[in-house]
Amino acid sequence: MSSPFSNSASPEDVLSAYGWDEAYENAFTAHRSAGLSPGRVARVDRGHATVVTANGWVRAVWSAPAGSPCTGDWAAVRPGTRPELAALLPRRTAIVRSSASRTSHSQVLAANVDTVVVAVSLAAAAPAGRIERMLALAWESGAVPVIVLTNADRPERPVTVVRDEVAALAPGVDTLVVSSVTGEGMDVLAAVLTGTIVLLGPSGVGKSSLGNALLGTDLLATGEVRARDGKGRHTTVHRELIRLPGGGVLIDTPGLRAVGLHDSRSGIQQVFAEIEDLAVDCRFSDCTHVSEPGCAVHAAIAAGSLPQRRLDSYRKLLRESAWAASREDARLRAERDNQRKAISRHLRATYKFRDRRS
Ligand SMILES: Nc1nc2c(ncn2[C@@H]2O[C@H](COP(=O)(O)OP(=O)(O)O)[C@@H](O)[C@H]2O)c(=O)[nH]1
Ligand SMILES: [Mg+2]
Ligand SMILES: [Zn+2]
Repeated sequence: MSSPFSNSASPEDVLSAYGWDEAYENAFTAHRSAGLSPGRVARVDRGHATVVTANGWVRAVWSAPAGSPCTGDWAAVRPGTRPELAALLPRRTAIVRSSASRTSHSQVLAANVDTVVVAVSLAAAAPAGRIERMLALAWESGAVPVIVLTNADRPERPVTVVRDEVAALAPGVDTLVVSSVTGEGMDVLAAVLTGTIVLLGPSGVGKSSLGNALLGTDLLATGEVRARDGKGRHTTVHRELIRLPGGGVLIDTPGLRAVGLHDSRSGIQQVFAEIEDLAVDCRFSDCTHVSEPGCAVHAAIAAGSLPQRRLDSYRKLLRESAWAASREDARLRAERDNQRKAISRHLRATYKFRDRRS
């Protein structure tokens, strides 16, 4: 495959530009001894993965024992005419959503992400619940979220008002204001973004424009074309994993638009940190903040310091998360049952055979 690397870069430089570091190298020791080399997965198609290695891009196959690779994974690649992913390194972080299909599998959208940009457009109304949901997903992944308010050059309402509203949804999260058109705020954003970055947000909020502003080129297709057919106008092969000129790697996968929460309890607790703090003072340690006496959360609502909407959203997301978790449990139970049935079928057949012989 083509080599996107400049001639001057050493193979080690190439890997570190894609996020390889000493800790990964240490985790890789046994694989090195086995003659495997590290590579980072850019995209996964049916049956093969596109992987960047120190020697360039390769298409690799894998079999079930190696696990299910996803964009951002570091893998041990067995070189050869038909390269193979022999193993995946343990993921530092993983963005997981509940699968869009009716099956109860969760789906890893991206691995080893350091910063999740939660993109919110100032040009249109952004429902608070959607922002809270994206934040929960980001926190749950283990990465650090940053809220980026886009379209600062054409705000629907005063920027400072929206910024304060959004900041109130996100305790402990930086909120930046940018415009991909005027360049406002882009230098601050570029300085804040480190490591591997994903852009999260619904279609049309300006994720690709933001990516292009960070890249300094129009690599990513923006606007209606992309939204309609899911493809870019530009046929860039590896836009799932893009090196940024200022350092860092941008992951741009189509799946990161609408997100159903998978089991995300701790992520939700981080988004609603102020409710968790209040709950410490509820009379009952297992208070559900519905109608219990001595509920500190309700006291805060009555006092006007906590919006009712915020509590409703918190409980809604917790319900969704618990539902996803129970579906996942049910699936695992069903798998175990099937296994047991298969085993007892096997045993029955064995005993029948034995009984017949005796
Ligand atoms: N005026 C203005 N338009 C923007 C900005 N960011 C994105 N757009 C426009 O908004 C539309 C959607 O942007 P795009 O980057 O494709 O959004 P995506 O679907 O989230 O990737 C495009 O027509 C962009 O040109 C911005 O900061 N200012
Ligand atoms: Mg886009
Ligand atoms: Zn309570």
